[in-house]
Amino acid sequence: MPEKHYSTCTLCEAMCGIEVTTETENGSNEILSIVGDKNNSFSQGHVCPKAKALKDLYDDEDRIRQPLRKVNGQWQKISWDQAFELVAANIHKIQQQHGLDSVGIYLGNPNAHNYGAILFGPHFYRALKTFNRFSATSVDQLPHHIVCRKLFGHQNQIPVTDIDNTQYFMIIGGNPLASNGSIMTVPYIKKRLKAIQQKGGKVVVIDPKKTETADISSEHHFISPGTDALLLLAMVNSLFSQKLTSIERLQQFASNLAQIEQYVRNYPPERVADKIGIEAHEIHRMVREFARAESASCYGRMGASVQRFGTLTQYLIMLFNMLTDNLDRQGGMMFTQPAADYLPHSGRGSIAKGKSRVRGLPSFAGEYPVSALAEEILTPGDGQIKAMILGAGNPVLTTPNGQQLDNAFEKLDFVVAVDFYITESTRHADVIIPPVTALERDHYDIVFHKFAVRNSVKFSPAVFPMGEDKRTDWQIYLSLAEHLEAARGVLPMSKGNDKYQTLWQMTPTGVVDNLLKTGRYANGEHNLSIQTLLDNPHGIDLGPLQPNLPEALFTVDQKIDLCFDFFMPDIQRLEQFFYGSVDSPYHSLLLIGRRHLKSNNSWLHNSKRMVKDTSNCTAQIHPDDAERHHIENGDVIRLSSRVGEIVIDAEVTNKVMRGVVCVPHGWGHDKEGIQLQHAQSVAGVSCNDLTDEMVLDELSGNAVLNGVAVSISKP
Ligand SMILES: Nc1nc2c(c(=O)[nH]1)N[C@H]1C(S)=C(S)[C@@H](COP(=O)(O)OP(=O)(O)OC[C@H]3O[C@@H](n4cnc5c(=O)[nH]c(N)nc54)[C@H](O)[C@@H]3O)O[C@H]1N2
Ligand SMILES: Nc1nc2c(c(=O)[nH]1)N[C@H]1C(S)=C(S)[C@@H](COP(=O)(O)OP(=O)(O)OC[C@H]3O[C@@H](n4cnc5c(=O)[nH]c(N)nc54)[C@H](O)[C@@H]3O)O[C@H]1N2
Ligand code: SF4
Ligand SMILES: [Mo]
Repeated sequence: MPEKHYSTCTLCEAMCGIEVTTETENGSNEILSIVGDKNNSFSQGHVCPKAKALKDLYDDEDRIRQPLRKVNGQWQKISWDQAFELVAANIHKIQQQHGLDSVGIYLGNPNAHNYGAILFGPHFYRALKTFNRFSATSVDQLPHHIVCRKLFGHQNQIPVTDIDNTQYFMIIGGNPLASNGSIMTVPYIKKRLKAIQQKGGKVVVIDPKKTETADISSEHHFISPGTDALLLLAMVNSLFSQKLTSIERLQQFASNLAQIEQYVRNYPPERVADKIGIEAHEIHRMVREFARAESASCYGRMGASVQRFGTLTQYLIMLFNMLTDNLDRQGGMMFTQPAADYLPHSGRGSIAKGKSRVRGLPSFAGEYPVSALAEEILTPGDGQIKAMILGAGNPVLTTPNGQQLDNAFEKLDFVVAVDFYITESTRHADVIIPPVTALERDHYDIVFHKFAVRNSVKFSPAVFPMGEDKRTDWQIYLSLAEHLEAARGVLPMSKGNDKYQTLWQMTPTGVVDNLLKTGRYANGEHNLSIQTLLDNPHGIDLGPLQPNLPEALFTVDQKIDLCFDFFMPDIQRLEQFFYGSVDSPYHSLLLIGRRHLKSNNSWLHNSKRMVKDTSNCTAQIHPDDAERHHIENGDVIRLSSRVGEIVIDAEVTNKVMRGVVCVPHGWGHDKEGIQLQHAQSVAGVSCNDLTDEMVLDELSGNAVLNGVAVSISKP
């Protein structure tokens, strides 16, 4: 008998509710269909084509289902206990020999969609006692965390666009029609962007590419990659010169708002227009329309963050919203009030507490920028990384100068991967410990409920019961922690241990239950707990976003701290870069990235349903640039940078700005020893063989993956 389950898609940030129909026969489980859950209180039936990939993941024969150990280059199946013991013994040995920091860890993006890993992973990371921690954060949203840590006192107190109420939505460097939104959990984005326009509002897109989002917007402006901070300086300058600021309300939280004027004096639109590629009168007009709109929100994402002045850009975006009275107001940028609020119980984010050993890069929230990972492995000396743990990440394809990292991984004494695929990164592992896929575990969006455009709550019990011979990420991490401490002799395993016994009994679901029962919707109408959520399988709507100042502030004095001393000096670096006497390095083109609706960073390429061929892995260039370099559509071209080169098909299109080349990331599945049959047959190339680990957004240490100088030639 087919059975229906109401679950949540975990592949991107949109939190779409799904209806999964399954059948179990002779003990074997089958997914018959995955469709949008029309009754889901948050997503109301919306799904994108990727939802069906959850079935492909579940069925995938290449997926690993039991721990593996590499012996003389061959994979052997081992038991769970053997895997945990082997890992613990090796880590302990290496740390005894070379010190605690000789073990490094890299955590990838899917962890954010996995509350078990978020809540229980740290028990293992802490047990490792290493300072060499890295994650995908520093190729992504690190600038957002730093800006919000400084301004609002907590790295995750990041306001989101109140999209259903805004009259003017400016999107800088985001393409939600492909990505389905980021740091803005918003299913059905297309419908919502159209709704803004239908009620007389505007959607304005600033992007070096005329994207799918730009195609349905009211207005699109090409911008030269990496110049967004200049644009924002000019926008803030224009606000003051046109006397359009409106600071009375927010001044009670940030009394020095008016002082911003002095920092932007040098950047009238007339001065920067040529550099950014948007005319001065257009900037003035946009600023006027934004400031005069009933409500407005300026939102910047990947394209604005993961570039040379990403942190300054995100900071100025926040100031622009504040100066136009659009923070914490309906239709502006607002703070979501989640039902299970982990913020008060998690680190606020310490800035630059440590410096990386080789290059002295600042840490943030206990992590170093991943751009420093390869050099920490390759540079001899005290604290050199000798062993790595890779948890749900594929940094060989996703971080700058991936080829160098690939070579570095080869030199390690020991590698552990918590992953269910043998990828470009995990092929270096000595032991692979595979968790179950998303549908086999309970799910609660501990991260993304916090960034949702409506307050809502949903719990998704596992679709399939997890067999005795399976483990989730949290069980793997807790076992690893326990075994490591036992190997060190801290905890004799045989006697059992209170700390771990409590944690095993607690479970991540128990943690969420506690958060719900002590949270802001615990009592009254909603009376939230895991049980209430089990009784409401389509989720519960908790209403539109509400003003939340000053409660939203984690600063000691409950004021917004504009931290001019931290951010504003970066304007000097910008001035030097754009107007200094030293020429910026010669380039013929600037590389930017792109996302495709049916792809997900470096994975899902093993699904035949998602990926048919390599037609999405092309280098898009403008017809004028193509002509200049004698390139025709479909020609094979070579792109080179300081760190490497790729050979790729050219796609000539006037959708990209002149001077820009646009290549997606996450491809390049032609390395030896991976086990992803279909992905291997549609390999593509990795644009991160071009991105440069030495070029950083210096304020944060975030990688620069957009606006990378590359030259073009015929191979
Ligand atoms: N040039 C360029 N590079 C980029 C970007 C770009 O725009 N341009 N984007 C960057 C961004 S925003 C990000 S977030 C990073 C992502 O970079 P990473 O996080 O390093 O890479 P992913 O492709 O997300 O890695 C996913 C891995 O996790 C495994 N996995 C999936 N689900 C689970 C799970 O539930 N548990 C476990 N243990 N493993 C799982 C998959 O098998 C896969 O091996 O890429 C970055 N790289
Ligand atoms: N289908 C799909 N969905 C995804 C993902 C995926 O890989 N595939 N990844 C998920 C992840 S991990 C993340 S972080 C989010 C990211 O979500 P988004 O931030 O929406 O990411 P992108 O779609 O890459 O959009 C970035 C845009 O920035 C533009 N851009 C590049 N350089 C610049 C610049 O210098 N200035 C400006 N103004 N714009 C620039 C690019 O042309 C692109 O249109 O997507 C998530 N959703
Ligand atoms: S938009 Fe697509 S990938 Fe994202 S949660 Fe919804 S169905 Fe999943
Ligand atoms: Mo990301």
